[in-house]
Amino acid sequence: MSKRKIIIEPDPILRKVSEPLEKVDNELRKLMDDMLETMYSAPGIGLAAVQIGILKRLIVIDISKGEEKKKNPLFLINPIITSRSKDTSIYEEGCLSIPGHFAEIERPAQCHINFLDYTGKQKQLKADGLLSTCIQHEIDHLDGKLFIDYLSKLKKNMIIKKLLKQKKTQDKIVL
Ligand code: GNR
Ligand code: NI
Repeated sequence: MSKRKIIIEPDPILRKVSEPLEKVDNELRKLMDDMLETMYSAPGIGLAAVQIGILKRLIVIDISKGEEKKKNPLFLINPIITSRSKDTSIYEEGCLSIPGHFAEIERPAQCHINFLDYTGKQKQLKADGLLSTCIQHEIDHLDGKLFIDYLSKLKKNMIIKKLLKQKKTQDKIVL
């Protein structure tokens, strides 16, 4: 397994729509293992492939506040939301592609999804709580959407401006 570099906003890659996968093979499983390692080391509770620059509809999630033994990774390939609840919940969200910024976001409290698992088997999942929020956050990534898109233009622009400034000083350090 190897750790990959996470792409930070603003970057046009994060705005692209990811493509469905055609088959689940060992090469894909290797990529999912890399995503999991990258997510754990960040650390984060979810990661979409686009965040490491791969435009495929692929997500890893682990909301178990993980001591080694209790790890509970979830691999979602070509996930589709089949229903969303009318009732909503609010969580403070963060994103590994938007480091250092957090905001309360309102989303459907429950969702049902269809997806292929690590072995390529078709599965269904009913999610609520943090898992439901995380799944929706990750599927947004697959459609080129970020949590800051739900904020006012003013708040969103402030965050993007700060991230851009950090990128520029980071570039100077590298030079
Ligand atoms: O690590 C993460 N935490 C988080 C908290 C609340 C709602 C969503 C998330 S996902 C985020 C990791 C990430 O950026 N996934 O795309
Ligand atoms: Ni994210």
